[in-house]
Amino acid sequence: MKIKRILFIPLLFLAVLAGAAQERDTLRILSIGNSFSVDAIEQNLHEMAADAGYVYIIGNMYIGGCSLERHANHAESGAADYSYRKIGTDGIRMVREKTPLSYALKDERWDVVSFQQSSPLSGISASYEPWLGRLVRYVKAGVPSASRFLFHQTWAYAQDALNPNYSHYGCDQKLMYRAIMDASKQAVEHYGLEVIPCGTAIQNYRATWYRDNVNRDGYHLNLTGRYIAAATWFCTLSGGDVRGNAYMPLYLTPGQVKAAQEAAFAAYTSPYAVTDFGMRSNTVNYDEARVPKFTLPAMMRCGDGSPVRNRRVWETKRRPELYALFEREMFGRAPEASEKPEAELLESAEGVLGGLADRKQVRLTFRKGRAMDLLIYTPAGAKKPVPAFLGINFHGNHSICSDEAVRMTELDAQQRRYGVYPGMDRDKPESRAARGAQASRWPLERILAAGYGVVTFYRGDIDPDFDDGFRNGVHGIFYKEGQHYPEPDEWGALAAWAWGLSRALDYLETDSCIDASRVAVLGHSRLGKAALWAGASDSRFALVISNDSGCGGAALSRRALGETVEIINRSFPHWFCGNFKKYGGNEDKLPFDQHELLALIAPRPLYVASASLDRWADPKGEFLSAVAASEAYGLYGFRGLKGARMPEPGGSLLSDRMAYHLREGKHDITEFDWLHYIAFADQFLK
Ligand code: GTR
Repeated sequence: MKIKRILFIPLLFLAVLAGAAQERDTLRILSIGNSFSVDAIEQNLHEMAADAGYVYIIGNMYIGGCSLERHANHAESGAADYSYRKIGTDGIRMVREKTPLSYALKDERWDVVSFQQSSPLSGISASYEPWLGRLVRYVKAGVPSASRFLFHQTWAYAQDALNPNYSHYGCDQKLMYRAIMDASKQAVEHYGLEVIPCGTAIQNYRATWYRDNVNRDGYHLNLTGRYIAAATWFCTLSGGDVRGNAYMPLYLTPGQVKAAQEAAFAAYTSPYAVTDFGMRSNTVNYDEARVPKFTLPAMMRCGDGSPVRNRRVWETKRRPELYALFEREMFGRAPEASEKPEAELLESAEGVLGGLADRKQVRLTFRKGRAMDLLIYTPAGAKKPVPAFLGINFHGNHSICSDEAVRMTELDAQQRRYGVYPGMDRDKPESRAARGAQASRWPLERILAAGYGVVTFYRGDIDPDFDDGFRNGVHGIFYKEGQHYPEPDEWGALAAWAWGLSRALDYLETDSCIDASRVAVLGHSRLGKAALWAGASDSRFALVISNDSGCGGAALSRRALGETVEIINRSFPHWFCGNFKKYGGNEDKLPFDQHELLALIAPRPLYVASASLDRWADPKGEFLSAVAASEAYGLYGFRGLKGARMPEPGGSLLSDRMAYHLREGKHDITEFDWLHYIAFADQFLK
C-alpha cells in the first residue's frame, strides 16, 4: 500500500507536467466567419503549426457570405444557423450543422477568437457598425478563456473577377484593397483587436512574378491563395516567422511556397501596405551561355544500374520503368481504358469542302453525360479505310475551317471569356474561336488531297484548359467515392487530353472509313505535349508528331531555356500531376528528361518540329532531345537522328524513323509544317 502511494505521487506529478506541456503548446482558435475563413484556416494551418511544434485546434463558425450584421444578429437571437467546423488535435475536421454561436463558444476553452466582414462589405467601413461592436461584446462575455481577439482582414478580388459585388469597388482590385485596408485598420484600432493581414499577404504575393493567380473563381482562394492565407494566420497566431516552414502542400512549387511565405511574413510585419521582398521579376533565360551545365540521365541504364543492351531489355524492363516514372512524376495516371462511351452520329455528308471530302460528326458520351464531339473528314468517296491525322483543336471544331455545317462547339466558360487562357486576348475573346479562325492551322485541302483523313475534337470537351481544381473536366467522372481532387500521381489536363485522344482512337477502330492502325497523332504546343504523352501511353498510334511542344513536351527540361518547369507549373498548375510541382527550379532532381519521353515512342516514327522564333519553346532543346532519343531507335536498328546537326531555320532532317525541322517563323503550326508531316507520313502510313 505504501509502495503504491510512493509510486503514484511522482507518476501523478509527471502526468500533470506532461499535461501542462500539452496545454502550453495547444492553441484553441475560433473563427466567426464565412467561406473566406474556410479558405484561410481549414487547410494548411493545422499542418503548418504541427511542423513548428504546435497543436492548433481550429474552430470555424461558418455561414456562406455571412456579414458582421448577420453574425451579430445571430449571436443575440441564438439562431442555430451555423455550420460549426472543428479541426481537432489529430487534424481531422468534424462538421456539426445547425449550430448556434453559443454552442461553439462553450465547446472549447478558446484562446483566440476572430471576426471578419463578408467580402462584398469588407472595404465599407460603415457596414461594420454597430455590428462588430455588438459581436465583440457578446463574444467577450461568452468566452472568458480567450485572451486574444483577432480581426481577419480579407482580400481584394482577382483583377478580372466576375462578381457583381466587385462593382462596389469599381471592379478595381487596387481600390478594393485600399478600401479593405482602411476599414480593417479602423476596426482593429477601435476595438484593440490584432489584425491577421491576409488581404495584404495576398496582395504581396500578387506583386511577385507569380502575379494575380491566387483565386479560383475570382474571389475565393485557390490552393496557392489558401496556403498564403494560412501562412498569414500562422505568423499572427505564433507571433513568428513562417519562412522556412517545411509543410509543403501538394500542387505548389517550392518557388510558390517561398513567395507565399515571404508574402505572409511581410504582411505580418507591415499589415496595411504592400511590401516588395524582391520576387517581382522573373528572368527568363534566353542566353545559350547561361544554360546550366547538366548531364542527361542515362537512358540506357535501368534503375538497378544494369545496362540496356538490347531491345528485349528495353521493352520488358527499361521502357516500362521510364514510362512509370513519367506517369507518376509528370503526367499522372489516367483511369483504366475500360471506358466505353456511347457513339452517336450527329451528322454526315458526302462531297463537302468543294467536293473534296466526306464529313462526319460523332458524339462520344462518357459516363455522367460528359461528351466529346469528333469532327471527321475523309477524302471524298474513298473506297478503302484511309490513314488519318488525329489532333485536338484549341478553339472548337468549327474553328478549324469555314465549313458552315460543322457544329459550333460549345466553348467552356473561361475560354468564351478570355480566348486562350486568363490573361490573353481579353479584347477579342471571340476572334480566335470564330468559325474558320484556325483554318491556317488545318490545311484540310492539302491533307485530304494527299489521301489522309482528319479527325479532331476540342480540348475543353475533355478538360477545360484552366485551373479550377479539376471540377469541370473529365477528371470528376472518375473520382472514387469521396474524392474531390486527383491524387499527386493522378492525371492532370495533359494526361486527360491524351486519354481523350485514345478514346477517339477507340472510336476510329469501329469506323470503317478510317484505318485505325494508320493513325498519326499530332498536336501543336500544349496539345503537342498531349500528343507526345498519347503516343507514349498508347502504342496503337502509328506515328507521332510534336509541333513546337516545348517545355513539358519535346524540349529538355534541364536546359531551362525559355519556359522552365517552374514557370510552366506556375502558369498552368493543372497541366501536370501534383508530383511534378516539386521539380520547379529543381530540374536536376527529375528522374528523367524529355528525350526519354520521346524514346518511349520508339520504334514508331516520330517527328519533332520547332520554329526559329519560338525561343520560349527552346528549339535547340527540342532538337537535342530528339537526337538523344535516337539511342532507343538504335536498339531497333534505326539510326534516328543520331549524330545529326541542327538545321538552319527553314531546314529539315528526315532520317530513319525520325524527323526534325526548324521552320522559319513564330510559334504556330502552318502549311509548311503540314507538308513535312504529310511527306513523313507517306513513308509509313501509305
Ligand atoms: C504557352 C505555354 C507553352 C505552350 C503554349 C501553347 O503559353 O507556356 O508551354 O504550351 O502556351 O500551348 O500555345
